[in-house]
Amino acid sequence: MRKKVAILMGSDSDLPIVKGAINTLNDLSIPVEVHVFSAHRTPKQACDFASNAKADGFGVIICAAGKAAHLAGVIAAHTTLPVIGIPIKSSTLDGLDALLSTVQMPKGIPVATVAIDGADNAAILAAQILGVCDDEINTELEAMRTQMTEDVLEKDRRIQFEI
Ligand code: RP5
Repeated sequence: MRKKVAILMGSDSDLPIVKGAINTLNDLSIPVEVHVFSAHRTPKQACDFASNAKADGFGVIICAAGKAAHLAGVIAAHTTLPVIGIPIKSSTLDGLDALLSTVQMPKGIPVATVAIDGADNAAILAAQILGVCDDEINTELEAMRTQMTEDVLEKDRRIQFEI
């Protein structure tokens, strides 16, 4: 059975960005479960989820959080599943606070951190991880790349007429 991807976010205010990851995973027919769990406001629920995630059929966990964004790091501390962090631009510091809080993990507990608000790439990276053992996902990813190339080449053709 296909492994699920968990998407956790520190607040429902992160949902507008997180939707990008949900949509991309839906497009790839990868089962997704979405939760609001905070490293600070619901630490027990977040840790319990991470501790049980492998047994519950998840293959990757994506964590989105802003400000002092400790969610991805705390989740990574409670599981050996790969954890992908999305730093959310939610504060007066333009997301740099969340980026540094997410990316600067100590040796031994990695978090694969994407760009600030980089939800689509988080989903694609999660799919690539699952695609290592799932040829169908890999085929979908290759089709996505081919489409991307065609889109850019079409833009190049169009710009030849416009300029
Ligand atoms: C973080 O604080 C959340 O991930 C969110 O990005 C930010 C603001 O949360 P709210 O005050 O909107 O709930 O923990």
